[in-house]
Amino acid sequence: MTYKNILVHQERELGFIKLNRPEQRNALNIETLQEIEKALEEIKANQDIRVVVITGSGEKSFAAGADIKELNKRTMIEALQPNMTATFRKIEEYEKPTIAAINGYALGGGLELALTCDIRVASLNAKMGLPEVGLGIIPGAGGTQRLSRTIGKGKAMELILTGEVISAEEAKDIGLVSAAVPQEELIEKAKEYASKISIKGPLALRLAKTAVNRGIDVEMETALYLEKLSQTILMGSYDKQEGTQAFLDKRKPHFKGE
Ligand code: CO8
Repeated sequence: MTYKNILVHQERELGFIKLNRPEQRNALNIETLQEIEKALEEIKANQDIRVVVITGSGEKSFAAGADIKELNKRTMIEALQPNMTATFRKIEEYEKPTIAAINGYALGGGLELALTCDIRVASLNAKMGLPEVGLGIIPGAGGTQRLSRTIGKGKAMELILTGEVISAEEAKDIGLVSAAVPQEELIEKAKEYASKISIKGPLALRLAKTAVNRGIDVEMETALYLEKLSQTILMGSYDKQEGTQAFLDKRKPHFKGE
């Protein structure tokens, strides 16, 4: 499939979605969000792809947020319609693990997009922040919730209220990204994480994501039960039998995701 605002390609077990509006600093307009959703569907159907990397084209920007030209025209009623929030939820709930490779500015909706990914790595020139209050709106595509769940309420509140933009190194210090590396090593770093993940049991990865993402929003008793049910499903899976048997046979497992 060809797209106008993104580039999609596959490298062995890795699927890449690259935001490709560099002249607009990869700002996320509605069309781009729709294309991301289509690409996710395309990649879901491809059994060979085990991990998805989302990144931006060029060396300046991952995504400079929602398209402010569109926001400027958006009405109250339009804001009620399924929008960026819905697309981002699909990424967060995606059945394959996702990695954001933040190659430059990740501002507003751009950072909110990165926050929906399971792992974030950044280039040293990257700058991250939620500057929405400066535009008279809030980080309304999950930012108020996902940033506080990722780095804790205190620091999230500081970044949201001041709109301060931080460096990749500071983002690493506060646990917003897992690694900060020179731009030319960024994709390699993302691939490093992906290659560790892609040899693991796909069904286990999927249920681990669900247990973490759903468990964090409910009280401990329910969260632990959700974890237990996930494990119960896995106990009946081919992958569990294969994974444990491979260990006992001293060989590599061949998982099927079932
Ligand atoms: N939207 C639209 N166009 C943009 C955006 C954007 N977010 N960011 C940059 N552009 C455009 C500029 O307008 C400019 O266009 P033109 O060449 O036609 O004048 C072009 O990209 C290049 O921009 P700059 O000249 O400013 O490039 P710099 O490299 O000097 O600066 C920055 C890059 C720092 C990224 C700067 O462009 C900037 O500050 N951009 C805006 C960042 C921002 O405020 N983002 C938050 C947007 S609001 C948001 O994301 C809300 C999300 C939640 C909404 C939920 C709705 C459902």
